[in-house]
Amino acid sequence: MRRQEEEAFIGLGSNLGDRVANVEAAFAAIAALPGTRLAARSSLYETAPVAAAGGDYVNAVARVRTTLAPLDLLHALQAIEAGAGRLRPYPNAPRTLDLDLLLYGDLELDGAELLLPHPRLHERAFVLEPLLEIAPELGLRGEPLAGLRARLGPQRIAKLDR
Ligand code: PH2
Ligand code: MG
Ligand code: MG
Repeated sequence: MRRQEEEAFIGLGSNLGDRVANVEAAFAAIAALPGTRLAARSSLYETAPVAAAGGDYVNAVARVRTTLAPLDLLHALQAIEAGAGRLRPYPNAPRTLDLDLLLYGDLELDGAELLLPHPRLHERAFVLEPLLEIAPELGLRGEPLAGLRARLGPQRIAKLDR
């Protein structure tokens, strides 16, 4: 059965290798997923690692419309990560590419593989800032994103001008 198109948001991150090229290639790979259109993409941001080892990240957010079911979308994102040479030697290790499913419509999910909305979305400037850029109308459990962003402590983040 063909599903209805749903709106989803994906966080992109890289802090290993050619970070900008990794994120750009990931946008293209996301746009090429079956049943999926890239509706908007944020700017690229350079961000200090949060609770993670390694150098600064390049982060961004994609807004898609997709007929893929949530777990199918997750698995497709994991395949893109693997294709970018992603290794997982230890938790939060530096990575060529990290793709996190942040939101899938209004879905709230508490599964073994997938939690929605992403459980740490509200505490990460490297997610909230690009998300606010392309979806300022969004709220999370009744709270506007801008309010969540304003409550965060300092986290270094700068838009890359390219
Ligand atoms: N991802 C993490 C942990 N810390 N910090 C930044 N700045 N950007 C990330 O994408 C990131 C992080 C776990 O996935
Ligand atoms: Mg992540
Ligand atoms: Mg991840």
